[in-house]
Amino acid sequence: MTKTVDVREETARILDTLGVAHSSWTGGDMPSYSPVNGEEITRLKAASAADAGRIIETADEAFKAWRTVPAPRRGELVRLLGEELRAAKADLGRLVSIEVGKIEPEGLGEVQEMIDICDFAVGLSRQLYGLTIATERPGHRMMETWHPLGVVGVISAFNFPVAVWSWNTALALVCGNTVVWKPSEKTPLTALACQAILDRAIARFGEAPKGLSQVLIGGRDVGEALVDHPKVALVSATGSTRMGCEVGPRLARRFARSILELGGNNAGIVCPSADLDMALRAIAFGAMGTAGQRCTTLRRLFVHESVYGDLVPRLKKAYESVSIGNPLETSALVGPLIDKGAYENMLKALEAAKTAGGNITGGSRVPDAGKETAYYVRPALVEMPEQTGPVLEETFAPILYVMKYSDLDEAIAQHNAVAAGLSSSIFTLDMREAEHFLSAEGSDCGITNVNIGTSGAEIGGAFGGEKETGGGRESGSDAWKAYMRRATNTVNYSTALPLAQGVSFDIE
Ligand code: UN1
Repeated sequence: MTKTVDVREETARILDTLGVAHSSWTGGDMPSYSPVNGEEITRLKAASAADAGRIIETADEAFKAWRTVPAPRRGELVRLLGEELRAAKADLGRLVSIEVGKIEPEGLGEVQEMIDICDFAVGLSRQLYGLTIATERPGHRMMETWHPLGVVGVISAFNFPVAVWSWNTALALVCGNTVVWKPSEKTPLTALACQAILDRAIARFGEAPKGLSQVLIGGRDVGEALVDHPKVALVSATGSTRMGCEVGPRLARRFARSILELGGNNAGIVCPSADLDMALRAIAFGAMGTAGQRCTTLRRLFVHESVYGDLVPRLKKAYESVSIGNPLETSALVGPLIDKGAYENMLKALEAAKTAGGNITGGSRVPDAGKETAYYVRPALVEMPEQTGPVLEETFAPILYVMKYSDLDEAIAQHNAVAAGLSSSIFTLDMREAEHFLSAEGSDCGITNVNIGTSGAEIGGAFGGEKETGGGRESGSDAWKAYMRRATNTVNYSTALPLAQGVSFDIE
């Protein structure tokens, strides 16, 4: 018998250990719930749009000082943040499990992503390089410098409640920016915990302007204030395409920058030569992991007709036997859905799939895994005759639509025939097929993998996708450039004034 964990007590213990002031998470009227049991944990004080305005002003003041601190010194703050996160890993990971319902290894994995991006950003703080470019004029030098941008607004979703903040904040801070963060209304407590952890790093850092990175717990009005405030130079928003359709145009209207990381309807292709044991494991994690609530979750699978009869029955068996349970009390592989709304959306999609001729394995609620108020479901595998109806949309739940194919180009065409373009995989040992999938004629996604699943990207690569996924890139590679202002400098050290393009303009 495992012992019963009191979610409220456990939350209080963790928040206390992480140094989150009691007054910041109690005494308000904004409820916070745990999907583990579906019960209310606490009621917090929500910020108003006016509070948001004040906080943004403070962030702007802080920016004016922070931008003059040498970048490697700014990196030192992020190094300390990484240290604090290492010390807090077990507690913060468990708080992620409480607030999102992730299983323990995934809660810890999310915190590890935060540590990794801190390490990346520390190195980056000494590598904010610009180019030196050949000029056409004698006695001139042309170069690029990268400058801090301003206040960065971060809007994050419930499913990665802490990692997404860290991708943005670690980069923003070394780039000389300040941050104002509006976390999902479903995950305010992990946000407060991150703020407390960062505040500890700032205290150790010593002199830092007040308001380097602040959190705004609140609703839609607070998010709107962040999007519309003229002093917010960039908003990095993660969430649904519907949210992006509102946020993107509003930012564009005032010529602010945006990094949009929106929906995904990610697919994999299993080719005749695939290592099926490997594919099976990758598909299981990609489709069922995190209860299907990653933006990188595998949602569509195209299996070649020659291996369909081998792979799909094995997959179905995995769906029937995967362990589902309370992430705080069991070592189950699948935790709960975030809330009732998510469950209802899943039911709706399954109903539509059935109408479209789908054959469903799994998909039912698992009542004995938790309380009545919690939504534990068996992941669903749906064999579809073709890619129609709900298959074309992202449902944020563990549903994998499986379809048979005979021609790879046709499968790639189907693969690309959805609105989103985040992540994709091919399973093959044939290098021609693999390279074709990665080529200009292949997958149209921002992340294209061979022999690994669609989810679980490393922080070192740029993260994001095309089409309705929004086009933004966060995290590694040169994603930092979106957080800085580029200046092209031309210096004339000659005694003449030759004009570019051979133009003459002699005033005598
Ligand atoms: C998300 O679901 O919003 O690639 C982010 C992954 C994780 C990040 C997911 N590293 O699955």
